[in-house]
Amino acid sequence: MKLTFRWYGKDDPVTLEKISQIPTMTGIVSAVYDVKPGGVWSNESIAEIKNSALEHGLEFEVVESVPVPEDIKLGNKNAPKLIDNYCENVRRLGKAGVKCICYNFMPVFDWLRSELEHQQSDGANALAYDDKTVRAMNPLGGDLSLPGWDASYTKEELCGLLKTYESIGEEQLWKNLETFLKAVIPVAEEYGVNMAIHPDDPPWGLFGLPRIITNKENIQRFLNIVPVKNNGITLCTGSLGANPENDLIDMANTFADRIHFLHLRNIKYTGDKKFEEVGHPTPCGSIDMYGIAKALVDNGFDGYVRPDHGRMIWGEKGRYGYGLFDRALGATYIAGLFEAIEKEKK
Ligand code: DNO
Repeated sequence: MKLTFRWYGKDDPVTLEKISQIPTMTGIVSAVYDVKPGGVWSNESIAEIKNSALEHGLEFEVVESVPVPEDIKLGNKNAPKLIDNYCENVRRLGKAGVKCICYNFMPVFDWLRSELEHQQSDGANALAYDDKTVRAMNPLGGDLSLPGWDASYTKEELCGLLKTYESIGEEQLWKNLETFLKAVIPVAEEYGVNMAIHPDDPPWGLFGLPRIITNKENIQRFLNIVPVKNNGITLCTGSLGANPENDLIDMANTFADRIHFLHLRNIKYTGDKKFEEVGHPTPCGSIDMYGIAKALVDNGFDGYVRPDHGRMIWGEKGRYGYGLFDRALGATYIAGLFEAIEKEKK
């Protein structure tokens, strides 16, 4: 496996120098952040990320995310042009040496939490989710204080989008995903890029919006749409793991050759559809990190791994989920876990 770390660009307080000082770190996971979803990234911007990383001895082989604009998910008249643009980004990134692109197909919202600074008994704070709190909110009423929502929508845009999605059920979303994959995956194959869809977080529908990358059956359906290696997934343990019915070890065993990117993160169940994020090691939460890593290694996994969200510890303030300290602890834990498992296997 190759250990990587998310970097939010020049304004990220977690600098490339800090990232490069984490033991066994091989590269960054990043993106061009100043182009709106649907736009084409300039070769200069891509080269700038790559060169900045190289100056710190880091590779830039993983992009997270090339966002999929809503028009593609809605399959409307703008979709064909935007899919062309998406393909052009895949080409440019492939030419620049990017080997894996993480993206998601979640309508309107990306990850969603009910609390950003949930206090824990040891003085740390972390992201938390309580379905009751989330469902009590009316997204059309304007009380949009929930974190994780794309702040770039105006209230009017958001209302419009939610209305438009009322006519798009799960099956229509599957069709629009199919159109997208059938155009993008051949380009990814040609340019040596593995596409890795990120599961929906949390893995269930919200506010009447369909969510489809949620469980084993649906992931199998997804992989069958274009049954080639380049059409793969990001196994995000915290996202899929939010539903205790998802057997992550089984998924790791079943899908290993199509898992190109692993997001390792632990969560602790605190009720029905209620959880909080915790430290990465297995004993801290409800997810068997060792079991998942072992299943992947046993099946020959050699993809990219990154520590996902960390808690805020040691007084750190920063981007929610993306401070330095706890993610760095997670990184060294992951390195140790894989070293042991990989050596045992030999
Ligand atoms: C959250 C991340 C997600 C992820 C996207 C991928 O921290 O795991 O925002 O980057 O869903 O497209």
